[in-house]
Amino acid sequence: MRNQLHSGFDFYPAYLDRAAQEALLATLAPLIERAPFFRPTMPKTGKAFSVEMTNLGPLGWVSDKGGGYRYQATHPVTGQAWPAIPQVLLDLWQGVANYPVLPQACLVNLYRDGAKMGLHVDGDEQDRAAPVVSISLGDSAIFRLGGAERGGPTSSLKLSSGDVVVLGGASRDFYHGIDRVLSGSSTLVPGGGRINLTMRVVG
Ligand code: MD3
Ligand code: FE
Repeated sequence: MRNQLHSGFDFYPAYLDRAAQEALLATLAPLIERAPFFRPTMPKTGKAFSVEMTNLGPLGWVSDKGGGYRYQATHPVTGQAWPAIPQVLLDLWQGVANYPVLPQACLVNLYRDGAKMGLHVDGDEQDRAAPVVSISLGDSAIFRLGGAERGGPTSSLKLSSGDVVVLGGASRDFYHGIDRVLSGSSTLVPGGGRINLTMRVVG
């Protein structure tokens, strides 16, 4: 079932069933062992994110005090190339993205207790026509979506394990964030919490 909530914003609740969620997590586990979660820091202030991150694919999104927001080919701690994006994720992209180019980056966000993500626009990708595809795993989260201007009206949507969102069209440039994660709402992720995957064409 596809739910078009805004122009270009497609919500697929329960796109992945429990078995598919478990299989995806099992596919991700050895990749995350090779490219462990790190905690990005804010440009200039160096303040730590509450979300931990890692990446898959030829490029990965990173941020630190000195270098700011950017995509790079290597893990900021290990110095190694990111693991490849698994075929099951590329197949999912091809099933929902409606875009003729494959993603170069899959950002993996880990929300443990109390982690959240403030309202922001994803602006570090040159290809603004390509959608972002998001997959939620584990605890449910309260997602907030605004418009193209900071300070405009927003709405919120609960994202649960297995949900897929395609952010294309105008919504690609909309403000969005994660207000909070509902701790203990899922048993999927070992140790608890939420994992969000976002696949991106960098440009
Ligand atoms: C709306 N992640 O990594 S995914 C991010 O759940 C990010 O971890 C959130 O925002 C998370 O940048 C939200 C859904 C999402 C992703 C990209 C978008 C919504 C978006 C880009 C434009 C508009
Ligand atoms: Fe974002």
